Formats: sequence, structure tokens, C-alpha cells
Amino acid sequence: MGRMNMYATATAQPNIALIKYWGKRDIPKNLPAVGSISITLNDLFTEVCVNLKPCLSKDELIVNGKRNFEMLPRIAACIDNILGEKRSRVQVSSKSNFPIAAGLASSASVFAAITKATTTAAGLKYTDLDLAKLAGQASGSAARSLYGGFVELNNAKNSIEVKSLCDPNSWPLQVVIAITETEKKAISSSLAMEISRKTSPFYRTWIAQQDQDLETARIAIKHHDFDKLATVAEHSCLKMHSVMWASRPPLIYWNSATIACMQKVRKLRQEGFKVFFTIDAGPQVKAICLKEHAKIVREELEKTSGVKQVMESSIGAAARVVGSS
Ligand code: 2P0
Repeated sequence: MGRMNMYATATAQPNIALIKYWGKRDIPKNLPAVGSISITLNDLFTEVCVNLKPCLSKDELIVNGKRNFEMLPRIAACIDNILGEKRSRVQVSSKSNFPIAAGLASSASVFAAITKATTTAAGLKYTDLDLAKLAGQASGSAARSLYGGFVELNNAKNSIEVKSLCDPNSWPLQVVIAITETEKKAISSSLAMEISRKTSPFYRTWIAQQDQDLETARIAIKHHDFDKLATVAEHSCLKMHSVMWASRPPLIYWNSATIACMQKVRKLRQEGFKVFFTIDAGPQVKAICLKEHAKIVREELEKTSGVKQVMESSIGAAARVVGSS
């Protein structure tokens, strides 16, 4: 252990899976049932400050300037897992420049940043993979935000492996995000994954086909083959949602604007624009496109009925520490 800091601040960006993670093989260790491939964003971010305060009698959490009690148990458990249960109490403050818990992968950026800030504040020297494993125990997708660019997460024995496939500058795609709802989602991803595992008739097929989709995406990324990536990413997204729709109770995160945005993206692609969509456990649509086509994609999504806001991001770098003392 190195020198213990008073505090550390870290930022992390959410990541968007192109080959989706859905389902767990071990709930206590939060190990995913399948590998996944994502892109780390650049322009959406969460900044977390973790302040070790032995004088406090209870942990404190402030989210976007307001005391938050709802998320505190999960955040405290993540810090317990890193520092042990006999740790000092902490004051954690977090701010994000995008809606949280609405299917924009906020848990990924939050837990990646908390892991980075907590280990730095405590003077722990960990590798990126160690940090990814810790973040992944709190939220599966968070492991991927410890890396930049195109990132692959694979299952390993009792653990995970994570690596960057391609750095953010070598294939600079743009992500245009249509926000169709800013309310918090009704069913968390963790619960929904378990409902799918236990009840969806398509769950086994989903698991069985994942390696093939990962391999196709890996080749597409290696050769910067946009059309190949578009086809496999939309397939992975729609297959994951098919698993959800066939669950009991059905898990339907879409609204009418979600479908209108999907159709808009498909129409643009038919017209020759290089763009494809992906949708996570929420109603937002992420359109991934060549940088030179982002303007038209943005204009078309802004015009789509039911779209409340459009955000844009390039592909970005790994989580990082921005201050400590
Ligand atoms: C993904 N999602 O690969 C998939 C696609 C949502 C749909 O990872 O239970 O918040 O905390 O491990 O990471 C969202 O799930 O789930 C997610 P937990 P997480 O991005």
C-alpha cells in the first residue's frame, strides 16, 4: 500500500455495448454469462470525488449536488469490497452531465470512477485489469469503462478479462444519442437479467450464439469494416431485446419514439449513410456513425417525434484520476 490520500477525484465515461452483455453466471461475484464489446464515450462523463473521513459516523453520498440515500448502499458495498468493511467512512460526491439510471449506462461510469477514486485515495496501486475486476463486481458494464476505445470483456475462470481492441483515435466513429425519456427505468438491469435467465425461452440460444457475434465484431473492428459491424451490432441488440420481450413478465424498455428512431436510422442507412443503432435496457437510441455523417443523423433524430433531446459523443479514453491529495 502506498501513501493514503485524503481524497481523490476520478472521471469516467459511460460505454455503449455493441455486442451486448445480458445475463449473469455468478450473482455473488457479479460475473457475466457472456463476453461483450463496447465503445467508451468521450463527451458524457461522471466525476466522482471520494473523501476518506474517519471523523464521519456514516457514509455520505451527494449526487449532482443533492444528498442521495437510495444509491448509497450499492456505492458503500462497492467501497467495502475495495477497502474492506473496517474501512474509514467516506463522503462521496458524484456529478454526471447526462440523465442517470435511464439506460445511458450511468452505472458504468459511476462505478468505474468510484473504483479509480477510492483506490487512489487509499494509496492502492492496482493495474487497470485489477480495477476493472473490482468495478465489474459492482456493475458488469463498469469494467469496460476502465479502458478506452473499443473494449472487449471476456469471461475467465472465476473472473473476467478486459482489453482495448482499438484506441479511440484509430477508428473515430461518432455516437448520436436520442433521449426519448429522462425518468428512471422501472426495472433495474440486474433484476431484468435474472428474469430473462429464469424465464426467457430464448436465453440459452442467446448464450450459445454470443461467441460467434463477438468474433464477427472483432474482425469488423480490426478491418474498420463499418457495414459488418453495423449488421452484427444491430443483430446483438435486437436479439437481446427479443430475449427480454419473451421473458415473463415481459421486459419492454422501448417507447414509440424508440421505434421511430430505429426506423429513421435504418432509412438513413438505406440512403447510403453509414449509421447503425443500438439500444440498452432503456428507451434511448444510440446511433453510431461515421463522423462525416453525424450532422445529418443528429438533424434527423432531432426531428423525430417523441425525441426530447439529442446528445453527441466521440469515442473516448479510459477512466482517469483528475485530482488527489
Ligand atoms: C451492456 N447492459 O452490455 C448491457 C446491455 C444493458 C443492456 O450492462 O447488473 O448495469 O450492474 O452488472 O452493468 C447494464 O447492466 O448490470 C448493461 P449489472 P449493468 O451494456
